[in-house]
Amino acid sequence: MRRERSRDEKTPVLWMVIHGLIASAIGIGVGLAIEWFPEQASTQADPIDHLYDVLIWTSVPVFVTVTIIVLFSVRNFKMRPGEEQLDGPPIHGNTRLEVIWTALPAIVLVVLCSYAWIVLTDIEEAQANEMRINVVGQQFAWTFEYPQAGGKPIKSTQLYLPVDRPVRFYVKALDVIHDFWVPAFRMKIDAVPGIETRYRVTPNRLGTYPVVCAELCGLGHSVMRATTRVVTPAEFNAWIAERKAPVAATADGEIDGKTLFTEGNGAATACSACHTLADAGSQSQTGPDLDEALAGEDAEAIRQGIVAPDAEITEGFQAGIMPKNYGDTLSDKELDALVKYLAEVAGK
Ligand code: HEC
Ligand SMILES: [Cu+2]
Repeated sequence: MRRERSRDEKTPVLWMVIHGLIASAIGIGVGLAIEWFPEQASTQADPIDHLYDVLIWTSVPVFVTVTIIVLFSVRNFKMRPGEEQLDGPPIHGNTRLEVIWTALPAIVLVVLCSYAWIVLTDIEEAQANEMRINVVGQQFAWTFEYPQAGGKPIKSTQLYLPVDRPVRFYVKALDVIHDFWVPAFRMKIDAVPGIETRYRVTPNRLGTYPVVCAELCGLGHSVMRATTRVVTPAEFNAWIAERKAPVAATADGEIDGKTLFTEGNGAATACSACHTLADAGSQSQTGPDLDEALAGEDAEAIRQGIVAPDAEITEGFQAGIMPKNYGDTLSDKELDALVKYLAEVAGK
């Protein structure tokens, strides 16, 4: 049976357009007023935030249009009591309408994608005087390596950057997929085992900003954080010089426990990524403060804490965050040196 087309024969197009315009204006206003992102700290941040604003300008009207048509249809074409057995009017498609609703979104998409692509290639353009930094993600800490001409790279668990100097990050993961993200810089990329991903950033504001892992990577994902310090070039050079010193000071063949603590050894994540230890100058709070936790402990207890971290869980902390494989990733000699160092500076 055919449904009578009695009600609301005329589409109140004008009514829909006016309400659509009002709703879009409110939506765009709210969208632009909300502070979605932290303060901008790189030259890449502004074009990205601008891109986001343009997306708000285009996506809010699309959302409003779809919503208004849906609400209109629900109100005007809904089934009323007694109509349960009725069929809708037979429709054989509308070519003009279909062409319009296919072509319009396609055009909008192509334009927006082109714009986004232009922004991305623009902000990722190679810069003169670029500094290379290797970023290594490992459950659940970041390590930053600063290659040194003719020497071993300097490793750090905190990211130091000189202001206004272009940087290119080479990102790797040793175990599972992580994602290297400094929200204040806006740029972000997956760290994938087996491949090297890259991006460029030019920090342009002094300050301290969080480094975040943005890919769920296991139990300790939420604590997989580090700190970015954007400092003056002079401060940066002083920091590099200071980091070079302990390695040079070590006599040949002898392993320096403090360097192991602050830099790890390539396979073993540096302890300073997670632990506070006054002597090593680290202030991370993912794991217990070792100055407190190790006070009064002997070498044997410290060794147990390193190779079997889950045997005894420090109060207030969670099992499964500290890597369980230090017995493998540290050689016996390295472990001895580390235990000796910790026993000296924090233990009995
Ligand atoms: C990814 C973060 C992380 C890294 C890297 C890490 N730890 Fe831990 N560590 C923890 C957490 C969390 C705990 C507390 C839970 C537990 O006891 O397993 C802990 C506990 C400990 C303890 C036991 C403390 C106590 O109360 O007796 C010692 C000792 C220790 N870590 C030493 C180290 C050393 C040395 C290294 C480097 C070789 C290291 N940790 C690397 C997170 C980490
Ligand atoms: Cu991660």
